[in-house]
Amino acid sequence: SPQTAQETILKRVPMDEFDVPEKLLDSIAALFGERLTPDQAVARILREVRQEGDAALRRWTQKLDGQSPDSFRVPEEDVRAALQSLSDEELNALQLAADRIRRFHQAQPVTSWFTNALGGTLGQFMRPIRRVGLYIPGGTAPLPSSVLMSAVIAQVAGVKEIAIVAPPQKQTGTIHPSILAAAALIGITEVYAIGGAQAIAALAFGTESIPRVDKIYGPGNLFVALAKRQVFGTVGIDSVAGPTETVVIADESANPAWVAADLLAQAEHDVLASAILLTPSESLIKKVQEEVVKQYNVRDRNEILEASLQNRSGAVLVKDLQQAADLANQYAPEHLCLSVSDPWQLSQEIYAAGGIFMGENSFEVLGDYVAGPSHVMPTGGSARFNSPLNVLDFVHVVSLVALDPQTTRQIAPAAAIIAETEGLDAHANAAKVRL
Ligand code: HSO
Ligand code: ZN
Repeated sequence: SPQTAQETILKRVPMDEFDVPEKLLDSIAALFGERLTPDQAVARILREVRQEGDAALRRWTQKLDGQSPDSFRVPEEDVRAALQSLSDEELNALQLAADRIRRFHQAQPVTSWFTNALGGTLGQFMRPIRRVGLYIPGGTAPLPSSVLMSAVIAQVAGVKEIAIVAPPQKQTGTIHPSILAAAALIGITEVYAIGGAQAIAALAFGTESIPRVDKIYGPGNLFVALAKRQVFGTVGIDSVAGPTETVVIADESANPAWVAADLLAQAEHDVLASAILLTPSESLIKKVQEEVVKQYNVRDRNEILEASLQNRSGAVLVKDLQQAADLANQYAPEHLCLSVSDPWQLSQEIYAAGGIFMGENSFEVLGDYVAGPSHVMPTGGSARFNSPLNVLDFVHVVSLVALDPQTTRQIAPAAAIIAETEGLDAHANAAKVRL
């Protein structure tokens, strides 16, 4: 409905203020023996894993995933063997995706730099982060594409150690083979079957069987998001990911069946996914609504679609494309699709979106899988200040100071003076003994 869509845009609710369903609170109470908020429950899991390591991991994996594995590490042979679970067609498609993601990120400029303008040499080394942990969600669908969309970029950045964690599936007790296959395809074999807040705890603090990492990446459910936020500082995190969002700005030139297909595509991710159409054309709204109903009737994931279309989706009639752009900037959606006759012109007005998808050749599902940029993009309004996952997320700057003697003599007195102003006598002395 237009109201739902408008409200979704205008009253953006921060993720941590989403109503926590009563059902979830009840199940937390049952598991933890007392009524806790999700944040408190997560804090408890983090503390126990920190103190007890693997024993706590086992306990929580048993309680939350119903599994009691001998070891969390998936044997390397099993990771490689998973390649056989995919058809040649599937392998080729994943290979094409991996190649394009790699080539796109290899083109991203990430260079150390130096200047001689300040006396001697000053600069910034760009250094890859040594060891990273990538969380791949289990959820309602296993997403091998998410492996490629983070791990390939880490490889391009030169990260030495890449560990993947993913929840064990209820039925098999191990990770979905398509996720293992995607890892094997790009040569990654350090994989652990562990999920939820306990997986984030293991990556952040390390346990007997899972060495800790320097930075944690990847989306996950509410518990994963809260856990990442709580371990931030102990380790780096990429971002706190929420449900997926798509805004389509369309005019009369748009194909209603395609607009509907794009909206439904992202709406099927999650009951809290948001799919919004902004258009100045009343007739387009009607046609897209008809198409949504028609296509909904032949889709698979109807329960999720119905919920997400009702919760946070709809079509809004705008005055003109400028107003559509203004609303889009205000909402700062993860994905913004411009199904208009001149997308380049409209793109000039956009400053807050994870990714802009220009016209019908660049529909969003291509971005989800094969275009090249990562599909891990800022959600929850964080596209106002955050970026899609990219090579810079896997490197950090190390400053370099290599002054020449003349410059040293010239600037040391100022250092001594500032040190004295700060009352730091030993600092002042370290400068003065040089002079
Ligand atoms: N649209 C999702 C990414 C994805 N779609 C993975 C399918 N698989 C979040 O941007
Ligand atoms: Zn998607």
